[in-house]
Amino acid sequence: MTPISPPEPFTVTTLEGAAAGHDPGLQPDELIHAYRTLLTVRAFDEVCMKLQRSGRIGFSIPNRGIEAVSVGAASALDKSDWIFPSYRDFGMALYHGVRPLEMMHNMFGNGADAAKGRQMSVHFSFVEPLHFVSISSPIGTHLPQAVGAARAFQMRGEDRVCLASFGDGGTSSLGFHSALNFAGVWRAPVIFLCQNNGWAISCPSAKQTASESYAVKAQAYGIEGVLVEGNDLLAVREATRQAVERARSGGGATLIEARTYRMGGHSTSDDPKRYVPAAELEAWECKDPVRWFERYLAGVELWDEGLRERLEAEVMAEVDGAAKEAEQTPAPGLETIFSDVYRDLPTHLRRQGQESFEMAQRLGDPAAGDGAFPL
Ligand SMILES: Cc1ncc(C[n+]2csc(CCOP(=O)(O)OP(=O)(O)O)c2C)c(N)n1
Ligand SMILES: [Mg+2]
Repeated sequence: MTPISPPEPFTVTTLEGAAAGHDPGLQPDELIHAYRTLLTVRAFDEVCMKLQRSGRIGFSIPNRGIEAVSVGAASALDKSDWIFPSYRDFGMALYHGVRPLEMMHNMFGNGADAAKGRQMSVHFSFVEPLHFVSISSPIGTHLPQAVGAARAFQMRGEDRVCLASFGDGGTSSLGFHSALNFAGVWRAPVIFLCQNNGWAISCPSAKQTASESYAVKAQAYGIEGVLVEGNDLLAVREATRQAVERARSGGGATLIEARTYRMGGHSTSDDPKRYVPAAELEAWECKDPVRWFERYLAGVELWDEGLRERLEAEVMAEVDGAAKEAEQTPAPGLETIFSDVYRDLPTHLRRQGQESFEMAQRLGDPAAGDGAFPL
């Protein structure tokens, strides 16, 4: 069988930034907000790398290279929609108004963290100002959950859609198959966003699938499939906007494959130099999504070097300040080990809790467990 060559990804702007006749559907201040969000993701990455390398946080997941996928997709959603993100998607939360400080609380797992330190770092969850469901470590498990939520919205007649984001590696999970299958059967209002960044840790995309693309897999499930240039922010926005419109109007699910490239390690625990071909990395460098969007903004007279310098300084100060504040914020109280699971704490856990508070007090923490019971 001769392999079919994959189609060219859908684009809106040329690499030089020209978008002849395209209406982005965003006002100038919204375009600048999207740009500022890209820069904030970059600043967050940079600060987290330093925090991790200096031993102040345990772990971080860099986004360099894929920022336009998260920000472009998020810009096509309403705050009332639900996001089931992957761990490389916090640009979506930032776009919808989550502050770097709330994210830094998670990175330090402190008492102000939404998950009170119970999650891994970079595994954010937010209920305000958007529905950003807790990032799940086991790959692909959030995809059926997104379909279930979308099905519930559909049955209740609510005008909401779910966007589930995952990587190229995520397409090999059982969750991917179940989710796309039932999304097709139910015509559920869900958008699957496959962030094809070339790698699943050190496994290249070529070893992940024999299909001509990831987008083509949609056909087998009876849903729409779209291949889009992931570094062209406005193309990702447009593809997502059309998928959202389809979902809201009863047209069912879409699988979007956003083709991009991971320009750093998988995480702070990884050394990509051991397996990423230098030439491949270099070839993608000229498609840097932030520079690409800058060229578009310059073309519509919204950008110059001065704007970049001003915004970079502004977001760096905010992220840096957030890191300092989160580091100073006290750790979660001992009682949080026992809270938020049971409405009425079982007797054996109550006993264990009491013993742990007494031990902590004996070891010199007089406040341990203060006022903990009833939780
Ligand atoms: C079920 C499961 N298997 C394996 C892992 C280990 N693991 C963590 S990230 C990852 C790679 C995922 O790659 P991809 O979906 O392409 O996402 P990317 O990291 O490129 O954003 C793997 C295999 C896991 N977390 N869960
Ligand atoms: Mg990947």
